[in-house]
Amino acid sequence: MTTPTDFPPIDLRSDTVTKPTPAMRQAMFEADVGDDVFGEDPTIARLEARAADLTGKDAALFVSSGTMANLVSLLSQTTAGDELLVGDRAHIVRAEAGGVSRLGGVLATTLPNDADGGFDPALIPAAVRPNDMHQPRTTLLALENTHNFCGGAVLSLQRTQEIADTAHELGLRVHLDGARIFNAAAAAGHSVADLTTPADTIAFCLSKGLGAPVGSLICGDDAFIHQARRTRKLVGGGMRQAGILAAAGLIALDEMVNRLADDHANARQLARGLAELGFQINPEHVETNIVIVQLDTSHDPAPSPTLQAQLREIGVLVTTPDRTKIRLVTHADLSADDCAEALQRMAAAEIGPSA
Ligand code: TLP
Repeated sequence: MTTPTDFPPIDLRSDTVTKPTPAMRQAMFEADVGDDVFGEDPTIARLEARAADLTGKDAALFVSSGTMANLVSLLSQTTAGDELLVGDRAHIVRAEAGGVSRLGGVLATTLPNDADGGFDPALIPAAVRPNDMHQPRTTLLALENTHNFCGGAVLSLQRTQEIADTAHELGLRVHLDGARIFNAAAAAGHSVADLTTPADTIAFCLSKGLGAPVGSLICGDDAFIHQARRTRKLVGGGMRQAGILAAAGLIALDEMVNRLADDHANARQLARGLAELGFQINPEHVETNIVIVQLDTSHDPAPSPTLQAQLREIGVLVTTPDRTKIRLVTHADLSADDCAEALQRMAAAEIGPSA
């Protein structure tokens, strides 16, 4: 009888679990730092300039997390009582503690997400409120690319452009939650700047597929970044000698982008193996590093906690986006062999869709 301690766990819970590489640790050790609230941290300044350049925007701001990046971005271009249009499966509405409403006083109205993480641009005009004192002001629309809860789906440049154009014609600003925009760019064969051009503001993460320990960036025009710096202070996110973190972020941008395609190939391999084990998953639909499996609910309306526990027993760690799905995420600390091993453990333990 094997126990979980007989073999090291294969951690497919998220790409956030990656540990900093030796090059990141060395760069952190050597980082030139200063007090960034006084604008005196040269390493943060370098990272912000690099992020602005990569996204084709005027300027950028370093923040502690993807959640803070979205929050600061949304609060910086709304006032209390405004309305945000956002997909119903967006991370902003599902996994950020309702921050935009609680802290920003902004009403988030959802539009149904399509499988690619976008939504039908034709829905936008009817969703924008008329200029009427009874109604909130619809001022902002948010997109997400890749789309986490749509299984790492890539929103194409064309769809991004169509949705953003429609929003702009109606006077809305457009924010892009690009936590995994480098995955989207790798999968779509576009530059990050191509994918971010249609949006006014973008947030992206260094601490997911790119493997840095901490940190996200917000990018946009100079006026927005000026306001975002103030909002970051408001929510307690002004950091001092955080160049020590930015140093790892610069290594992430230099050394971790080109390997993202490996994570995508590993996710596809995992999906193929899961399909062979009988799970309902089409490997062709896996575009990046996230695999979401919809489980059979005919015998149990909420099967995912049980399956998650069974997988934990064999040292395969996954998350449950809801009670009917499991999620597996590939990343820099997992090889193709690790993914194959996870599948072998499942086969050996006879874990399948109705296990
Ligand atoms: N997502 C996390 C969990 O919160 C689900 C994960 O493990 O995938 N936008 C998107 C699209 C995200 O996926 C995440 C993190 C964030 C924003 C927030 O980033 P952090 O965790 O740095 O606050």
